[in-house]
Amino acid sequence: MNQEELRQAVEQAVERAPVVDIHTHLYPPNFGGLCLWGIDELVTYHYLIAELFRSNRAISPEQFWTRSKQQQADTIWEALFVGNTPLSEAARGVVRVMTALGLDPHAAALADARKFFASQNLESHIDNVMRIAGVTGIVMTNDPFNPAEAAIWKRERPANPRFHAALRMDPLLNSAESLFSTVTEARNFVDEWIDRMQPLYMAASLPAEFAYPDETLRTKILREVVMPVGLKHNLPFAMMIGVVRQVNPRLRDAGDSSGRADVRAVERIAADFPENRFLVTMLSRENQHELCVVSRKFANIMPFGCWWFLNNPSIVAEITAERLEMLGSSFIPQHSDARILEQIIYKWAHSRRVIAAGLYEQYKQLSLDGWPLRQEQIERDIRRMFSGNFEEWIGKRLAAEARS
Ligand code: FIX
Ligand code: ZN
Repeated sequence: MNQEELRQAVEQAVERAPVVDIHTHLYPPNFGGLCLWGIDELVTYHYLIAELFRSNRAISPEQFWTRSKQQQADTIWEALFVGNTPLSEAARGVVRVMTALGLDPHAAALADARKFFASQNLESHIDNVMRIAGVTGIVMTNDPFNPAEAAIWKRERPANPRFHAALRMDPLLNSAESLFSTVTEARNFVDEWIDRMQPLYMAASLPAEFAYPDETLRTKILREVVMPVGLKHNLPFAMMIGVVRQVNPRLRDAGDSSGRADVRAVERIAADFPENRFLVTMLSRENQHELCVVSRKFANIMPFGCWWFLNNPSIVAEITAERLEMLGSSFIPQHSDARILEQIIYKWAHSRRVIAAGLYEQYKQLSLDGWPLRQEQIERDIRRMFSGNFEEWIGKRLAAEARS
């Protein structure tokens, strides 16, 4: 293939690649109010709430929270999509979703969009959105410490088979005081929720100051609960490191920030538990190259995604390039972190474009070095990154079929 043929082959193969979205905050319709979808949820995404206050200084967070969901959406629409150009990644994402669904992103108001979503049958809408996004599996964030979600799980399981569970355990790992009186009690709790949820992995977000080992309860819980339970149930543990929670509580979900973490903690836990498998994503741009180096030292670490404040094309490009250069295809390039169903349309469209460009560049250099690519090699590499590496980590196929 010449360079133009190679570029097209890569773009088409990435575009067609079925995706297992390994970390989202999406839920199936039978999870009730946890299942967020539609224009008012899209426009009041917490990323856009944070951006609102930079463009409309007449409204305070306290005033914003007194408004209804529709009023909040109208306020954001006016500030970020009418009174200003939707330049940010989160704003551009709404534009992409509306265009993909045949809606007018230039509309002065949201009435027509609301009519469209009100006319949708949610189950078929989910199928349509997943088809457009090329997503064949959605891994949720399932929190047994959330009483509303725990009550649902005690009553039923996800009714849609393409939604998969992940057992999220932030309070277990981040509470200053122990939530359980004994290690056995803590292990029994985790065992009970693993039996109930049948998760693909266990997960926790960890603060920027995460250290391992140290004298805190977290090290004890990791050593005596999470690691042994992971071996017992053959479950990977996802560490999402570098969050600084609630730097501005007035913004609620939009009030979290990012901090540089110490990769020595990742190194030491991977070294201490060589039989455990880890999924690792870090929130600080400054930690990305270090995470590639640590992943080279410990094959039981699978770096994944360009998380949260990193999920912008300019940074996805940088992270993907250094991962390809240091890890080949042995990493998971992206997850969406979608909180609202239709976001998978833009988060995956934007990421596919950037990841394809990075992969093409690597292939081009490889061809120039004397290793010309064949179509089946391109497709093999892409399938490995977009679903194969995760399926290997969890020990099961999620039956991701290529898009036509
Ligand atoms: O901890 C997490 O799973 C984060 O992804 C969320 O807390 C965060 O609000 C988010 O949705 C980022 O995209
Ligand atoms: Zn998340």
